[in-house]
Amino acid sequence: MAEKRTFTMIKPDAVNAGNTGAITKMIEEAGFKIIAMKKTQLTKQRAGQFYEVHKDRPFYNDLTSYMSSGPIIPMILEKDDAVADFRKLIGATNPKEAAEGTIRALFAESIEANAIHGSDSDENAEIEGNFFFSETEQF
Ligand code: 3AN
Repeated sequence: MAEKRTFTMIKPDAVNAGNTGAITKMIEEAGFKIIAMKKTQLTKQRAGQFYEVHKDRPFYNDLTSYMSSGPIIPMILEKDDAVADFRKLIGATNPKEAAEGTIRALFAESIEANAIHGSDSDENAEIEGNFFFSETEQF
């Protein structure tokens, strides 16, 4: 089952810009089923936990400040090859390098405020989904 699911969150820049509906529509039109979804906001400390793998990177402090600066929309998604197909749908981390038509090419403001997150492996998808959703909703 895990290989059919991925985790995403729409980031504060896209939520604040009013792009939640447009992004969710693209996700559904690409064939992903929304298994769980909510609107929430991270504290700086919880953003730090979520991005713990990046704690030694120079952008960690700015990233966790940014990710706790406004509301986010976390979701668990289902589709065959969910992780890989979703990474294709969102495009490269830096929107300047994101392929035409991808979510980041259309909606991201910068490499930090890049509209949306997508898990990079089945293992991380499960960890990240369980970070936001309770037992009855999760993987
Ligand atoms: P992705 O989200 O494409 O998997 P990661 O996991 O390498 O990218 O980075 C996590 C997040 O950290 C990115 N979504 C982005 O917001 C931020 N980030 C990554 N690289 C940089 C950078 N060089 N400068 C600022 N922020 C960055």
